Amino acid sequence: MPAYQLYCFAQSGNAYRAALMLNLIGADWKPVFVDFFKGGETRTPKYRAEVNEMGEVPVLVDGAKKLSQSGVILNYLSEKSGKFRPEGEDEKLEALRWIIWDNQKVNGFLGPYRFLKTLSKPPGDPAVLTFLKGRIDNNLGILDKRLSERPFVLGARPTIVDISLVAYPYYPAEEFGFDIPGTYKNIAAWLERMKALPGWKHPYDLMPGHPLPA
Ligand SMILES: N[C@@H](CCC(=O)N[C@@H](CS)C(=O)NCC(=O)O)C(=O)O
Repeated sequence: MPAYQLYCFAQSGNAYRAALMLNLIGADWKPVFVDFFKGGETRTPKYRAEVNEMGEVPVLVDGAKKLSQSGVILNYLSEKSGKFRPEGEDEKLEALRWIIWDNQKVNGFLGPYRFLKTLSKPPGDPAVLTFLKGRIDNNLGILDKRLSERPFVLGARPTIVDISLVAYPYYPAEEFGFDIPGTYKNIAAWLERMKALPGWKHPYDLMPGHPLPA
């Protein structure tokens, strides 16, 4: 039995953060497929009672411990492995600041935007998509500026903040309808730096459930 199990599915950028972290630290782990699209598994009383009362992936199981919220999982794994860990009080606070911002303002909008544009049937209301796209462009601009001054979000080395922020940008550009690498050159260079880390894998190669059944 692998040391960690991760409840996840391939299309979830939120789960990708945890899966990528596990791979980058060389952990012994296996995915547990959650049938979000066909079975609506996260919305079932069973899932909420037995896996996560918040009705979400990712959920990390480590022995008797069951953790949800990717930011909590990233923090836990970095403390346990000593890898990608922010060091000292100031850097830990800074990491928390960027992870909360990411969850709300960057991938927190990118996930629903891509879902409404590409995955939901029928697709989302165009006015909602326009609103979300405006927010995303604004916040990617903030990230791009930050990355124009340093190679990784907190500084010279990659941390859990970078692993949080890459949640959705590696998914195919056509799923978003706008081209992050083509528009934000500092983000594009940073994505290449992250991709070069040993253990990096594309979300569709790391988690089960791609492609979606027709
Ligand atoms: N802030 C959470 C977000 C988790 C989240 O929204 N996960 C989505 C999948 S990408 C989910 O499980 N949604 C279930 C549902 O809406 O029923 C995290 O970072 O873990």
